[in-house]
Amino acid sequence: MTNVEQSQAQNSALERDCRTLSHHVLQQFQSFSQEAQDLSAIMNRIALAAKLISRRLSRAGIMEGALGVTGEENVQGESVKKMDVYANDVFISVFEQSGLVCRLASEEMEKPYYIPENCPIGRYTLLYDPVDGSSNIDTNLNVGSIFSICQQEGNDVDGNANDLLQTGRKQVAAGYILYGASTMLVYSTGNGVHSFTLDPSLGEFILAQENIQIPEYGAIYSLNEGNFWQWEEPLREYVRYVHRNEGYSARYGGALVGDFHRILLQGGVFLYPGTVKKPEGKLRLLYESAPLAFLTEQAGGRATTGTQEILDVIPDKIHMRTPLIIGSRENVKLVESFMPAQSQETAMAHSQT
Ligand code: AHM
Ligand code: MG
Repeated sequence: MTNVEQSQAQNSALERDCRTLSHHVLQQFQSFSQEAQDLSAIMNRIALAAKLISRRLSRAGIMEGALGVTGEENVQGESVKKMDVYANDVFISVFEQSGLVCRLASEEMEKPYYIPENCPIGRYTLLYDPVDGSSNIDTNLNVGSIFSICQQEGNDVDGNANDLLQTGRKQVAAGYILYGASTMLVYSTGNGVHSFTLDPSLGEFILAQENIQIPEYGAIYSLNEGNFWQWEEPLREYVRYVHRNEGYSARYGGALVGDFHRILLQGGVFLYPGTVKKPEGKLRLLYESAPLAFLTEQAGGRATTGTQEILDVIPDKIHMRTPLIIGSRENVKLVESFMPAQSQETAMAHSQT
């Protein structure tokens, strides 16, 4: 390398935007208000959990006791993987002494975990799916973690966390971590969607892309077509349509975070619809669909159950499930055009906003 090339390389290294996650969150608020500091600290803790989970996943194949199932079932009746338990505990331990949250609610716990009285108690609740797409773990494929942050409302005196049963519009922040070829964290505090890549040599999440906008339309449709026989006719018609027309491409990885991330960046639609026997579908509202819907709306896209915007759904229980159709506005609208009249009215109303 000549001297000139060397100095050019050094300059470009210095010019690289090395904004870290916690710095970025503070910048979003343009103030050092209590809220800005709390959310920056919360995001820092989530980043720590992400690093711990990412480290274990990257070595899982050569570690004792990291892969496989525990032999137990969770509250949803699904078999629990050892990584689910590890990741669930990681989030609890990084937040327990933080003074930032009062409760944590997750896919793996029937009831929320309340911060014990001998620990500092904060005013936020973290809702999370510790390992989303757990069926991918044992084959070394991408998985994710999803999180949503709400402020506690009222005193929760009966310990039932009923104040969590509110629409997704009340989230103060949401995001996910994608454990893929690299580990990425994507978040929003209601002011755009921003992504960060973990630089393992620094141990820091570094800004990758600011203000991500989902394309208006994309070629990808992403759903488990093995469920075709169980769907209602309108959805089958939609799938027949994309099969018979040029310009569509199927991508389905079996892990929502990865499938969603592709659509966020490249456009398209992800669907996990209900079936005739299970009209509510599979995905959980509070810690899967609602946080991703929050990001999607922030990025200019849409998320609906087919009859209602995901962010308007009021849950009746913490582990409530909803059908999910999420992605680029044009693609979601196309899916809705196959649905019965009531949904089409919703589609019309939202395409005009
Ligand atoms: P999980 O959180 O228990 O892993 O379940 C959610 C996952 C999503 O990541 C994914 O989109 C979906 O379940 C895949 O389900 P299926 O195997 O029915 O296609
Ligand atoms: Mg999940």
